[in-house]
Amino acid sequence: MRRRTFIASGATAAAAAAAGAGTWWVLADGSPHEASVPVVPKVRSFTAGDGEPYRITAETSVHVEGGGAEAKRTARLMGRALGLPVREGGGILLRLDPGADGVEGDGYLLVADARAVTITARTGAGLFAGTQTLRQLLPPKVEFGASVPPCRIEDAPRYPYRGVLFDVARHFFTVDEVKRVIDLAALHKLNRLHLHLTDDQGWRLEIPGLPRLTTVGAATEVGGTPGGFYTADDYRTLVEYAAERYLTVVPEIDMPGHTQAALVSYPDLACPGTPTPRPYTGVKVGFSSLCTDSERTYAFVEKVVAAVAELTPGPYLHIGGDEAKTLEHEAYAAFMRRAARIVRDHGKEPMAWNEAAAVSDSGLSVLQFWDSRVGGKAFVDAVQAGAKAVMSPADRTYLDQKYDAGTELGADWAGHVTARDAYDWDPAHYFKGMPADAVMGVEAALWTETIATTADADRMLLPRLAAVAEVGWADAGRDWDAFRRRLVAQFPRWKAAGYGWTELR
Ligand code: TNX
Repeated sequence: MRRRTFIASGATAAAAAAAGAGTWWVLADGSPHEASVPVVPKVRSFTAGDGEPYRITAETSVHVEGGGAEAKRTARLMGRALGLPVREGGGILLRLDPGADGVEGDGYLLVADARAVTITARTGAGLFAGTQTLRQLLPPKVEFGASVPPCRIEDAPRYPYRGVLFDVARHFFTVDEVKRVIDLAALHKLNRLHLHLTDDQGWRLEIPGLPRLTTVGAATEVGGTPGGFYTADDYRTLVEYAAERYLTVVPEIDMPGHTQAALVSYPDLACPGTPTPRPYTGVKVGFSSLCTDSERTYAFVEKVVAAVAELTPGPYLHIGGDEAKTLEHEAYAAFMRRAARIVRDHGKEPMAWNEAAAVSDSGLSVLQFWDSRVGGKAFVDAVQAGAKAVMSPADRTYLDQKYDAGTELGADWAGHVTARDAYDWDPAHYFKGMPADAVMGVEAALWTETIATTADADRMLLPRLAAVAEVGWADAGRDWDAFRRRLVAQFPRWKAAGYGWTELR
């Protein structure tokens, strides 16, 4: 195949010339790198074609073939992102065809030549993923003359669960602020938004019949600033906005610990004889618990789970289960079994943090790993016995951890998490002895004890969110230098979209 030179976003013709013959992709810093098609997460295969690139002109538009309203919606979203109209006949073709050849699962096929760019997928999620790739093949601001190199891209995700956790409890973030995180996640082909909706410092979701959760429990956040909450309509808005971008919302109601805001709202959820619950705006963990042997607690759990299940179309409901440090194991285990049962009775799949792996007959078939100190062995045992694993090891995916000693925000209890740490690991081999098909996916977690604004969030999310996204999407086999080049090529795109980030050091 004849090799050609193409210029990625931000590169100059001079840089391309300097890179010389034999290079078909040159990055913004002028470095030639064949393996560095500037798409994050990495595509499964990229084959350069012959001939001329596809050029954006005044005639270019997005055209939909098959797939009805769903494909049209994706076309509109992409059209908006690229500044191109959606209409018959126009150059960029989206094909949603459940029987399409050469496409795997939620993957897509993107073929570009001088005449057209065609994205073909079997599912709406696959089509959407293809449009995110096309965005990244074009400059951040698409102008006439911008081009897509002639190529064939075959791509599909490694794992079905690729998430980001956003802690809206420690600091409250508005609907629009959460939408910004959804946009960023969607650009990187993540497909789960885990909303950590409740914690000691605040309760963030309106629940019918439990008004004090929001009149009282939502009023606080870390640091003593006013909190906030989502009405049922706000939550529906987020679910829908996420769904249009192929993210499923995974709501978390953290129980039986991390519940001070609930206890302050309804003090009789605490065990008799314990001190009157006071609003908490610090950052300690592990001091609060619902009273596990009171029927009032289960009536409360029932009401909350019913409401959340009703509002949530996705299959999962996360019940937390972390750091219930005031409880004896048996009390904790009894609570988790009952809470998991209640979730199932409401038609949802219960998820919990890895502490729950130590509970026998828990009824929990999805466990989220975060920290070996609270039970790595029990976790591996549970997974070997058939539970599915979502991997968010704190030393790789906790985006509230400092990058290095110079990072202003964040914590460091899990050590420093550099962009390379977030990238250079394999979920299937984090533990020895994990069955090959046990890992359902990965999740990055943005805890917000130290993060109060979107500017703070951006600096902690980026670039590490992109690294975790690649771990979840791309096949095993990491090449940090190649990733670094692809990553740097995203910075102008993030900037154009109004996001901040932390420079690589
Ligand atoms: C541990 S992760 C927690 C969170 C904190 C986080 C801070 C987990 C299940 N529990 O409550 O926000 O560390 O890094």
